[in-house]
Amino acid sequence: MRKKILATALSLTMAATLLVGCGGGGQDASSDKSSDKGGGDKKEIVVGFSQVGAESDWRTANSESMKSTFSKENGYELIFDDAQQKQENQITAIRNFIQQEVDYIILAPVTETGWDTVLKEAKDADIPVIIVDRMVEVSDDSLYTAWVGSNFKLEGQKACEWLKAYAEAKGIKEINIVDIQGTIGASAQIGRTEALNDAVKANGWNLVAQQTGEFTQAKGQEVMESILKKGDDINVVYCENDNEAFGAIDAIKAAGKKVGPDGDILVMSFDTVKDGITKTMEGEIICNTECNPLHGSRVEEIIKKLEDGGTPDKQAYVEEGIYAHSDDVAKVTIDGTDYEVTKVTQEVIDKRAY
Ligand code: GZL
Repeated sequence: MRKKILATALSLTMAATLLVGCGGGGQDASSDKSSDKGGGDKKEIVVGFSQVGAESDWRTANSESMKSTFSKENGYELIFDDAQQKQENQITAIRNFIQQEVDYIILAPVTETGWDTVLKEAKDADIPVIIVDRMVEVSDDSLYTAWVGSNFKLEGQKACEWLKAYAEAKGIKEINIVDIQGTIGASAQIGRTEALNDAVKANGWNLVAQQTGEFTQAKGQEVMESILKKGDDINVVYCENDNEAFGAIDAIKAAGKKVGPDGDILVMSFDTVKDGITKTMEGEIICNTECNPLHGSRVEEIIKKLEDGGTPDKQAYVEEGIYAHSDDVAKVTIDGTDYEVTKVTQEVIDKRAY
């Protein structure tokens, strides 16, 4: 939108300059600026944001972060589209943004593949695309300008290293683990599942079941119920986000089993949203690996750099912690880097930004 206004202004200025250039003797291009009303009224930057959906507390926090950053007060016009977890809706939204000639397109991709065609259309329309949260797998990485998000495999590695150390500390000899996966094909699911599969092989754990809970509480509960009905011996459930953990906990309790350090099943999770970190303090979740949703300011930093004619980093990872109900494991080490484990207390919760 702003581009169109700028283009019109440029052509008018050029016309004016040409007139001046032709001996009109009037204002030159430079003094045209004095006619600029208000001494440089900044035009709003128009941002089209294609959001995955509203499947989880994490997504809600992420949307709130983006909306509070790209506000009118901050000089933006935000066009927000909720794709209800459907890629075809995201593709339609991006095409609409192109039609509307937005200044920037932000995409939180529901899954990694299937973006080349529509991102090529955005590139042909000369609209920069910023990818946020999950990653896209494209044939040509010039189809997006920058990406900011989490290292999902590292998140999974932290969680699995924690479980290994916790089992050793508590004398748990056998790990019979269920993986309630996220949305299949989403970077968060790919990374967290890969880390668990590697740890199962490396530590001789027994992977009892692996099924998607689609990052939702309802599906997480449904999947846990069906797995429990099979009667397999399970002592750990690895939920790939907090909302799945909430559902799994309900299913485990409904089956007459106890969760927690002194119960039948340890529930692990990712995201550390408010209710998730609170359940970690209470012990219903034994370990919760952070996945920070507050990407608004991080994406704005990219846009500001582009506005200033700079080149943002192609990829930027967010620093994230790991939280536990107890202090049995003080830290985990991944590829030579130590990650401190934080025991959750009310003070820890009160200090957190989401
Ligand atoms: C992770 C994000 C995932 C969260 C889920 O960055 O893509 O999607 O872990 C959310 O809660 O639904």
